Amino acid sequence: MPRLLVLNPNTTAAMTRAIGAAARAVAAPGTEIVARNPETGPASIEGPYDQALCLQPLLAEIARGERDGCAATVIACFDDPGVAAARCLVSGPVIGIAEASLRAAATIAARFGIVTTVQPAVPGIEELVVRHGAARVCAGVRAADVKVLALERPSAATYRRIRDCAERLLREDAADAIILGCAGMSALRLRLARDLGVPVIDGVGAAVKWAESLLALGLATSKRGSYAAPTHGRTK
Ligand code: 5HY
Repeated sequence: MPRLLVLNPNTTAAMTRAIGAAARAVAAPGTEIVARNPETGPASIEGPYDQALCLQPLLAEIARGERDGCAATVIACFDDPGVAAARCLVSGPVIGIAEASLRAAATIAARFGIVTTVQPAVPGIEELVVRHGAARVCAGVRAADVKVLALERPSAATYRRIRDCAERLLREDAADAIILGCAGMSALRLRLARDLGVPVIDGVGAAVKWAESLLALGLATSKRGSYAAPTHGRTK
């Protein structure tokens, strides 16, 4: 059975443990989840600078993961940093949790909303929505004004901010489902779905199931064209 690398691009080990738990909660029996984070880089990713800062350590970890026998990689950060570059670097499928969430949401809802952490993260997520052809079905992207690291042990106030933000997407933007716009929110999915009464999508889970499906279909990244292996600047 396959070994999946689930990579948290920030350096916060507690968050990596929570992401690993969310991945194992949905993985098929026999799928081995390898949850890792780079030793260097930003402690949390909350905008364009952090996204750039995490890239080189992220790519080095993905190359290491494939050397360690991981058949596919999940990039567990809702900004999907480095997905295209990683698809050049390794041959196994590479899936970003934002892309996986968007595809799942567009399948189960006519309109969906995305709740993320802080305002600086919003424009990048809006770009991802457009890039993946989901602008027509995305009711909106809203920030709950909670720091990424506040999700390690979310307080009642933090939970309320996320729930209230989701309710605004349902009430004011006419969303029919909610996407959790941060890997650190995975553990809140069931409670939010119960409180909101609509489907709530966690990208870590969606990406793990998608990776398993691609591997079960015998599919890997095409090495013809854009995702061809790099001929220079390989990470050591
Ligand atoms: C994430 N940051 O999923 C993103 C969410 C965000 O460290 N993990 C992070 O706010 O951009």
